Amino acid sequence: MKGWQNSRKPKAVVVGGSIAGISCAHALIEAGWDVVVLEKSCAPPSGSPTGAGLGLDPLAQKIIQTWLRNPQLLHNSTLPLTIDQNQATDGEKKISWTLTRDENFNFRAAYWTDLYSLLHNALQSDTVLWGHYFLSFCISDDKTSVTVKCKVLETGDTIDIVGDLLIAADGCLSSIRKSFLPDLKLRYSGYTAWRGVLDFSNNKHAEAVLDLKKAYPDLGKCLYFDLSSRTHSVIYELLNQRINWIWYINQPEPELKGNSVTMKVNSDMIEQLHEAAEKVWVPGLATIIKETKEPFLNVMYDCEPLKQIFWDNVVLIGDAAHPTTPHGLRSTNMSVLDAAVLGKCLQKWGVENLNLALEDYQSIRLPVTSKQVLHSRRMGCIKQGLNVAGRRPFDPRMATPQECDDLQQKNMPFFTDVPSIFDVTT
Ligand SMILES: Cc1cc2nc3c(=O)[nH]c(=O)nc-3n(C[C@H](O)[C@H](O)[C@H](O)COP(=O)(O)OP(=O)(O)OC[C@H]3O[C@@H](n4cnc5c(N)ncnc54)[C@H](O)[C@@H]3O)c2cc1C
Ligand SMILES: *[C@@H]1O[C@H](CO)[C@@H](O)[C@H](O)[C@H]1NC(C)=O
Ligand SMILES: CC(=O)N[C@H]1CO[C@H](CO)[C@@H](O)[C@@H]1O
Repeated sequence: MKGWQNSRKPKAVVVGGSIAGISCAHALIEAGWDVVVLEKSCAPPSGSPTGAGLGLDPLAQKIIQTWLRNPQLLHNSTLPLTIDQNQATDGEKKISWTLTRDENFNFRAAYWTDLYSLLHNALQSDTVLWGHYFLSFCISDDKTSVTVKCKVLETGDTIDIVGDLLIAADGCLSSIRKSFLPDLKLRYSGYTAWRGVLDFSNNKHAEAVLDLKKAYPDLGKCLYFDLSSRTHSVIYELLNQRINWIWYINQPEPELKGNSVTMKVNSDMIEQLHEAAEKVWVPGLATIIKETKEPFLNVMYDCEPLKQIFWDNVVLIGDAAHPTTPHGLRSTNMSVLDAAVLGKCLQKWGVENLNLALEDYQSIRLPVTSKQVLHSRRMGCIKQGLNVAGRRPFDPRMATPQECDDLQQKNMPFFTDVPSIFDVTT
């Protein structure tokens, strides 16, 4: 079983260099593999327009720290989220009141681009090949190697890269997944999400932020959910004087152009957003939404859990394996966990038992992510006042104590579960 250690290192080709892809690079390098990551973007994202805030759970924090040269860096680049609070807003009377408050929450808030940079900077600079657009792959007849074709965008050349394993980290619209499951369709959630980050490090927004902090006194350590009739928003602070907000709005499925779930927005749409914010939210929040430059609009999808997430020597991780809505604050957590578990399984079984390693990975991750995706879907439906089997549509103004308890993040299945493969001392 240890034979390969004396011969060449096994090699993985990862398609997609976002959070899942670079997490995978860390986990597999730690497991003794060579890794090359193909990413179609031409350069590392810096203050990317689609990046905003995300929440990291304790286990994801711990895993990421093991990948960084200096574990303190993660702590220093994030803010605590020690409180999970749900509150109701009456948009007419402009008042809010608390529905639930969990003070034992233990997440941290990161800016997407900051987390990305930490992970990327801790890799060797030649691990990610920027401007490499994945085209197709071909598994060898004996199923021990895979040849990946990609286009080098700068030169227009098409090149082949050969590896023992192909890892699809190419996101919720994964083209690698499509080659195995051509009929799989994403499910539109019933709502879109406006998102934005207000940077108040210059003094321009001082007054707005002061007002905001009167209405939301625990910003800086609290994850606030504001629920109104058939809509909700999320608000929390990020390091370096930034406020992250998200507002979910029920609407028919919009038509998307191109291969992205982020929509182009125009000034009319932004004006309508501002008017609606005045009507629905307390003034503190409406002002923050209005003062945010370039808010963006994501169309929310998820997908029925897949029956399998590997085929021969091709494996899915991150959003490619389980497109999800974000209500459980799980999509980054799931990507980091997928990568870490895959690394451990490959280390345990070795490349000569690749099939057993991938079986192991699938049996650890698939039941967990499937439940978490469905839970997140249900949370989204409840908070948006949509129909959920077996209960009346949720209305924050008439919520029962049980309904309020159901809103808490800690109800996520496997909330504090640590897969036992992390116990194996290696
Ligand atoms: C720029 C960006 C900003 C984000 N900001 C946030 C945020 O603020 N908050 C939050 O909660 N989540 C955010 N997300 C989503 C979050 O990172 C993911 O939901 C989660 O981490 C899972 O990521 P993933 O790596 O599986 O998929 P994704 O993040 O979707 O990454 C897929 C990657 O694959 C690449 N790719 C796709 N097709 C090809 C191809 N043919 N060839 C080469 N490369 C290809 C894409 O360019 C992309 O980098 C963001 C994602 C991106 C890409
Ligand atoms: C993190 O912050 C602490 C406290 O401010 C500081 O002492 C430490 O040097 C920082 N570490 C890194 C790696 O930046
Ligand atoms: C602390 C915590 O909630 N971590 C969870 C992150 O998600 C994975 C599954 O995707 C859980 O197993 C962890 O318990």
